[in-house]
Amino acid sequence: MIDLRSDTVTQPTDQMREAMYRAEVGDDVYGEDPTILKLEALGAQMTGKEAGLFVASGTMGNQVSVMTHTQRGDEIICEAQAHIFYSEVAGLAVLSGVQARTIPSIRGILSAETIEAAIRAQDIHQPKTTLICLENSHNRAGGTCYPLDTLAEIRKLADRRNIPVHMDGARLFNAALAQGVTVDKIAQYADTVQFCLSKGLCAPVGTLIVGPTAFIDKARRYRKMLGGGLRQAGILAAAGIVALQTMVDRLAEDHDNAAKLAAGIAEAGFDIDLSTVQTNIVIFDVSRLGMKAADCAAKLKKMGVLASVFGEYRVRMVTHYGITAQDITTVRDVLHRLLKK
Ligand code: TLP
Repeated sequence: MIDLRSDTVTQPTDQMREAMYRAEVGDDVYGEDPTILKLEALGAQMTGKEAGLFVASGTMGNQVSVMTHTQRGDEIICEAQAHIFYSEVAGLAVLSGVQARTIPSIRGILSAETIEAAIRAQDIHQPKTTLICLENSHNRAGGTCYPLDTLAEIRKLADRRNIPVHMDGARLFNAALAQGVTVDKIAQYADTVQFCLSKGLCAPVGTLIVGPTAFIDKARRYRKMLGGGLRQAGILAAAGIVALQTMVDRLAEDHDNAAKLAAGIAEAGFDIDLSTVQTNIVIFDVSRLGMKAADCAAKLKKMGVLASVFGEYRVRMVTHYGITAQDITTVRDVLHRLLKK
């Protein structure tokens, strides 16, 4: 099977397994796990932030961040298909007691103007807007990235209106590669960022939240509340360190494969907006071919290719460490054959 469902299916590398085996560990709830401390410091340093916090998953990273930034009854702004709103089991409502003001967008990217228009007035009837959430790269929009000048404008707005910015950077390193910058150049525009070690970077588990020390101290309490105070978690952090040290540059291969895959999809006759294919995610529409996404995915599965259903007519394929250039050629052939049937 060629598994293009997600970059979450990546297997840890041999070097990660070796580092996990040898990891020096302690009780992280006491702040005594040296490997966790090393990973948190490394993540903070790479993103240009004061401190970092290791959490179990991207979802936990986002939800703990929102809990830390907001009060019950607040409103937060995010894009209409943002993972934090769309795919986190209503955690915003349940865990933070906030409501989301969602803004539809073109290709997942919000502008400072549309965000400003959604900020609530000071009015006894209205909730307070206390957080702006940006997803970079944007998953459901096809892995699209925020241009740096858009981020700079949003930052200016956030400062002017005194509202913090949280970035869901589950695939921050993919965004940075696509923009030709290091991650700190993106992270500088957000107060807090969460980025996943367990997607394209191949660690088996883990996400880092990075931001100001006072924020991270408060977030640590919410992580504990959610049952995320892990003990000898250095076993996991060891793989995360290897991920940050050895797996960042190779993401270029995934982006190349995604571009080749997208070209093949367009060539085969599927509807695809090639301008969205900026990183390792490829989303295409099968409606023109009289198919539903679920049928398409089922047929592909029979032909040895796994893809995700991302809407009634939308199929998603994600390239990653387990996918070779040869696999992409095979998938292109499979798509051609599928349409000839
Ligand atoms: N995304 C998963 C699924 O949940 C859709 C995937 O396969 O892409 N933010 C973004 C932008 C994400 O794409 C994801 C995971 C998360 C947060 C949550 O990360 P995890 O799965 O570690 O909780």
